[in-house]
Amino acid sequence: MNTISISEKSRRYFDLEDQYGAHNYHPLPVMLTRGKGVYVWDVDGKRYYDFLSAYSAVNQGHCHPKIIQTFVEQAQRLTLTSRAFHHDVLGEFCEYITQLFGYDKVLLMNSGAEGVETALKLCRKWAYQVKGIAENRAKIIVCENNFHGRTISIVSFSTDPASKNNYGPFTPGFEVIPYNDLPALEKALQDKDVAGFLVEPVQGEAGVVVPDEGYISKAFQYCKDAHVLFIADEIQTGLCRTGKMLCCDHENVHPDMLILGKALSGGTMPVSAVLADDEIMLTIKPGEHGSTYGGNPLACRVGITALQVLQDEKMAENAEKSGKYFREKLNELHSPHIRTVRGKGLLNAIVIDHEKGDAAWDLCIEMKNRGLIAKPTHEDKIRFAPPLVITKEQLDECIGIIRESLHIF
Ligand code: IF1
Repeated sequence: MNTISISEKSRRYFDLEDQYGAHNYHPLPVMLTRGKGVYVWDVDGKRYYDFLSAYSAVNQGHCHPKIIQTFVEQAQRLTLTSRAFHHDVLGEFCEYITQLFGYDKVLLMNSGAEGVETALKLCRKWAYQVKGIAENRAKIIVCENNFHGRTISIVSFSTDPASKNNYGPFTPGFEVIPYNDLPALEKALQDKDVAGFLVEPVQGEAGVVVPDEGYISKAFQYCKDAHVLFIADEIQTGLCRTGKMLCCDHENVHPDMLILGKALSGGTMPVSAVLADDEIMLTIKPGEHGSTYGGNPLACRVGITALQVLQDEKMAENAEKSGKYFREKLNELHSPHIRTVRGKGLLNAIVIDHEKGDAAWDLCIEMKNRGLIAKPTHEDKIRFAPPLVITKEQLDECIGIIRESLHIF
């Protein structure tokens, strides 16, 4: 029971990775080679339900046929021009995404971290050029246990030692306050040098921490009152994952800056976007920011289809409905080893209650053996975030796998 069995065939791939790849990850021992919808297959042909969805990058399901078709067609036509020249897809994607989310303009980058960096840069430009904060004094408020990526500036305001240890010296200009703490925000906003508040509407890496109802809308209002930009990192929570197109939609908040990534390409390539109105976006002038691949034709074409698919297939509605059902069923297991079930839409986590420190890891190994892969975070938590195309029947089967797997305790 609960043994890690690695086939002869996959052993080769594990060994290659271990010998030649940097050791910056500790993955579940499963060697995947193929994916379709909610499923992935390992090199031995065993099928699994994917309950991580590449950290919500494959909300639309693995290798969604429409997204892949778009990808292949555009890849055969034009993939990259750099922004030194114009290409005929950029304008179309910019129009599509800004109209969909209701902003004047968009700035396209690649990884989520680049999107966040871009928003931070825009916020500082706005601070000096619009708000009138004195040179080099702008401050941005962030939250404890945040996760916004891995660049030096972003880890500068991380509170997770694993993310920042020995990466100093760090970038100044950030102030950390507790998450889900309105009085702390109110107090921090009294400082006239504050330019922005960067927040995840649900904290992913922290273990799917859902703030109190009203937190996002009140935080937004406090920011308005203080003439401070409310910057939502929806890289993980956005694009239907939590049961609405954006997690901020649950509280009818329209952030001053919106950062998207991950599922913006349905898992085919890194595409990130920062959306804002002209007062903010036009503070950056030609030559002041960019990226070789940012806004490339392939990304733009795929981005349009990825967003269309989310809407056409009503993925927000399914995430909302299936998420409620899933949490209900998990609670009905009444397992003494599940301390908490929490989440929003199909972004969920359980907190394991067990004296064994690596109980969550052991449970993930057992679920893997039974055909469901999920990843522990912070020792005692397991994230459950399947692609948003999952059906009720499939969820029932998954609940069964989780129930049976709990028998290892
Ligand atoms: C890894 C976590 C998830 C993000 C938010 C920005 C980024 C992320 C809210 C940066 C990225 C990923 C990165 C991934 C682990 C993962 C993660 F556990 F670390 F927190 F999803 F929950 N903002 N999150 O969640 O985006 O630059 O990676 O494209 O392996 O580091 P990126």
